[in-house]
Amino acid sequence: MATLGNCVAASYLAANEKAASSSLESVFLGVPLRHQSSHIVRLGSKEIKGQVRIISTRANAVAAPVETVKPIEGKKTATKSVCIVTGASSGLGLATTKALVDSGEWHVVMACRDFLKAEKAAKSVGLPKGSYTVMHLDLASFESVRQFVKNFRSTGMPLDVLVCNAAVYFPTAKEPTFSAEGFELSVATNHLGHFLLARLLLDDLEKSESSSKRLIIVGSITGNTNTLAGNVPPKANLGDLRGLSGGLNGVTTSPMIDGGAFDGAKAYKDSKVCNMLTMQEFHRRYHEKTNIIFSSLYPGCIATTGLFRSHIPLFRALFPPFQKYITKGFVSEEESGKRLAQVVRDPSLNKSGVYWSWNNDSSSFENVLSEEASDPEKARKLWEISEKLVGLA
Ligand code: LMG
Ligand code: NDP
Ligand code: PMR
Repeated sequence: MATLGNCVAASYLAANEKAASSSLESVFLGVPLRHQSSHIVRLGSKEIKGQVRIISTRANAVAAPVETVKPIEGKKTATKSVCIVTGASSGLGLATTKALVDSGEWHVVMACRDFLKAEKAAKSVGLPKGSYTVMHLDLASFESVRQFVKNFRSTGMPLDVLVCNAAVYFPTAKEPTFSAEGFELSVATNHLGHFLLARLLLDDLEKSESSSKRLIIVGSITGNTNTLAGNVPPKANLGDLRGLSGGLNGVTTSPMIDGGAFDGAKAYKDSKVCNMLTMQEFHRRYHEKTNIIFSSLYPGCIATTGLFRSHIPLFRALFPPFQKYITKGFVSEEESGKRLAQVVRDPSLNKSGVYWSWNNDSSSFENVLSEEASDPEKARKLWEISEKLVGLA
């Protein structure tokens, strides 16, 4: 029954190289490791063999995992912090994973919709075995988000930081496409899927023993109309959220949050406004109560990533030099990954409710959001409508 799309393969490797290479009965963060002589990921009836030793679990998006891994009390041998990064299979997410793993202090759960792509990406940047775990997550399906949370919990790993990074952008689409539950796909993926994920994992974050537990939602300059970039048409505008209230289904209601005609570029920018409003609403509702640090950021213009994959070839060719030499807003994937990794782990970026940005010399600063992206009334309304749409209220 399980297919490539809904297969969940959770892998655990030894927390440090020594354990990975010598012990056959090691424990990672309280999770017993069953080492196999080869890497076997079950995809339906297929088995793919590789070189990495992992524990394989199989589940589809609706059923519980066939095999789960239970933590052993009192056998905690590793001290690495754990960070989930959504969309870690390319661009900013992959570069952040690399920066965190390179620090030697972090184990990254790469929450990705394409398991094999994520494994290949991890290898392509040289992540050592045992430093990461790939787990299936399709943000465009609430069922998959819920299954991911179950699978993550079944590993017994603690959660110290959650990074909501994944996104899609459809600048040339003439017609909307829809998520599993029938919501316009960019807002569904970038905002609603992350909203549900973050709400469900809040308990797990709260339980973390870290004194610096964080929830980060990636925002962008293009959602902020107080900047030049945010004034390039079409501009973000959530209006009175009438389309969102109606369910963004394109049938009984508009697929756009403000109720207007479909525009893929605007839908993306609107979704980024939602991301930045959601971070602030989390801060208002939960910071004092939970001590979790809530942050958003604009990492710089990473003009080479997969985000622009569906843009016209001319745009893809001209956009990087335009950003590099004209706007000077360009950053490399590597640099952007270091910036997001700072928001994950830098002790000085520990203020909650902040939208971080960087100067050209790469020093961070607390940026000012546009009027709409900092409107508390809109944030509250967005929160309430979103929790109904994802089935939490
Ligand atoms: C939309 O077009 C499409 O309609 C939509 O379908 C989607 O594809 C979307 O984002 C993707 O693009 C948008 C774009 C199309 O239109 C424009 O850019 C029109 C130009 C309007 C310029 C507006 C400037 C805003 C100024 C507002 C000022 C307000 C002040 C605010 C105050 C703030 C104070 C802090 O355009 C394009 O697709 C063009 C392609 C651009 C790609 C870049 C490559 C260009 C390289 C060539 C160099 C050109 C030099 C331009 C330099 C401009 C410098 C100012
Ligand atoms: P990429 O396209 O390189 O990365 C996006 C990631 O999201 C990919 O790993 C992709 O998976 C994943 N993803 C997409 N849909 C889903 C889904 N349904 N479920 C799970 N994962 C999914 O883009 P970037 O690295 O540029 O974007 C990362 C973040 O940075 C986004 O939030 C974006 O808004 C933000 N950002 C980017 C800027 C830029 O200039 N590039 C500027 C400002 C902000 P897959 O690999 O399978 O496609
Ligand atoms: Mg934009 C300081 C100027 C600046 C910066 C930092 C960005 C970032 N852009 C700037 C200016 C301009 N851009 C200008 C003057 C133009 C008109 C020529 C322009 C155009 C433009 C387009 C067509 N820019 C774009 C697009 C896209 O399709 C990208 C987009 O809007 O994706 C939603 C984009 C971006 N410009 C940026 C950044 C960071 C993006 C991409 C992604 C994002 O916000 O996540």
